[in-house]
Amino acid sequence: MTDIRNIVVLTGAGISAESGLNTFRGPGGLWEGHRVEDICTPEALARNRALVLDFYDQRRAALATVEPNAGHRALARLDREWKGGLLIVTQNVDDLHERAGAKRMLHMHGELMSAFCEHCGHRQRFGGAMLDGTHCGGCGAADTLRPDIVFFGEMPYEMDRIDAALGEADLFVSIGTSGAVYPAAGYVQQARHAGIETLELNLEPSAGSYFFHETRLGPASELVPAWVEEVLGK
Ligand code: BV8
Repeated sequence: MTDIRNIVVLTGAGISAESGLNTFRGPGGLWEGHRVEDICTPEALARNRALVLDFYDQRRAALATVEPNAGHRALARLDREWKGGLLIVTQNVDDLHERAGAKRMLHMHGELMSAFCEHCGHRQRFGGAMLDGTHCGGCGAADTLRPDIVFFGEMPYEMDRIDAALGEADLFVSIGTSGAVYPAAGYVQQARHAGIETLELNLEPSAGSYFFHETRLGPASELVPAWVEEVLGK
């Protein structure tokens, strides 16, 4: 690898799989049994609020039963020890990167542990069992809080910050994502057009593998610590 100063890392559900959280498109994936259209859209929330809130309540509850794995811990080590620029962009709505100690990161698709009020826009941390009936900390309403999750058709968060980081990057690393959902899936092409070195660490080839300079296949708990050791040794 050439001289690397600034790194952007994109993570997906695959980095949390070995912690015991389902991925979306694998066997028994989150969206089997639940059609995407039934869950992850503003229309679904309006049409069947109880179903959508229950889906996210269940996933939030699962967080309390799992721990970060070696992949999350390796990225947190990189965050502590890497002297150059670093931004971890996660598509995941779990809090495992933070619990492993990552700081230089953002959730482009929102967080299970956050909610916002559709009436007044107030955003609040929420770790409870059921969102429905919880009063908004802003306007006090009891049935207007929704999961702070980016649904299909909604604008992902912090796009400008992500684009700025990609504009400064020398290395783009994608970990544990199928490359199925845009605009995240397009970042590798953006990186290639900008002449940035690109590396994919994934259990199996993804929809974006064609665009990476290098793809390493295997579990994140093995590939990520090995890569972090390698890049810190540069
Ligand atoms: C938007 C939160 C307007 C919810 C999610 C072109 C440009 C822009 C938009 C679009 C476009 N074309 C189509 C669209 C619309 C749409 C889209 O992409 N549709 C797809 C289906 C074609 N996109 C949107 O609606 C987005 N917003 O477009 O706004 C706009 C317009 C222009 C520019 C900007 C914006 C919003 C999409 C966000 C939806 N919300 N998540 C929740 O979590 O419940 S999406 C969700 O699925 C994830 O967040 C992630 O983004 C996506 C993919 O999931 P992955 O994380 O990749 O997980 P998956 O199961 O698929 O794969 C797991 C991978 O891990 C596998 O490859 C597997 O091999 C690997 N793996 C498994 N185990 C391991 C492992 N790897 C390593 N180790 C292991 N142990």
